[in-house]
Amino acid sequence: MKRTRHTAHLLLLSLLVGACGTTDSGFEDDCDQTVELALGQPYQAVLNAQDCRREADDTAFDQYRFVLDEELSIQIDMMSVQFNSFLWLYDDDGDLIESDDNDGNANNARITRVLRAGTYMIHANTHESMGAYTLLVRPSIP
Ligand SMILES: [Ca+2]
Ligand SMILES: [Ca+2]
Repeated sequence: MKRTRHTAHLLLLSLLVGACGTTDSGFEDDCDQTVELALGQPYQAVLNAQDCRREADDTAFDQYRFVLDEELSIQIDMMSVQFNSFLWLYDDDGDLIESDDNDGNANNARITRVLRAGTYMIHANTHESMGAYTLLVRPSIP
């Protein structure tokens, strides 16, 4: 049942992205790619011109998903020395929970929050310039 709902959600995302792609062609292929994150394991990636774009401001983002088996205080860090990072945290329905620009060191984005058990989505985003970054989701001390 849950899997079915999730598939429908992904399909909806694809449709939305597809609609976006009609006016912004060339980016839609990567938009529905979602990386599964494991808690406590840093993930190194790159934002570049091939990544999905936010409809609001045309900035690039990578999409991630993580699952919590129980309620937990977590900290999400998006760290880059090459660009000004920005984080978006969504629930399984695609509703925005929180976004952050500079709560980490320098211009790095950080979200610290208690989350219920469930599936969550992260958009690792940038103000404009791109490059390499590290994303880390880990338990934090509340
Ligand atoms: Ca990317
Ligand atoms: Ca920032």
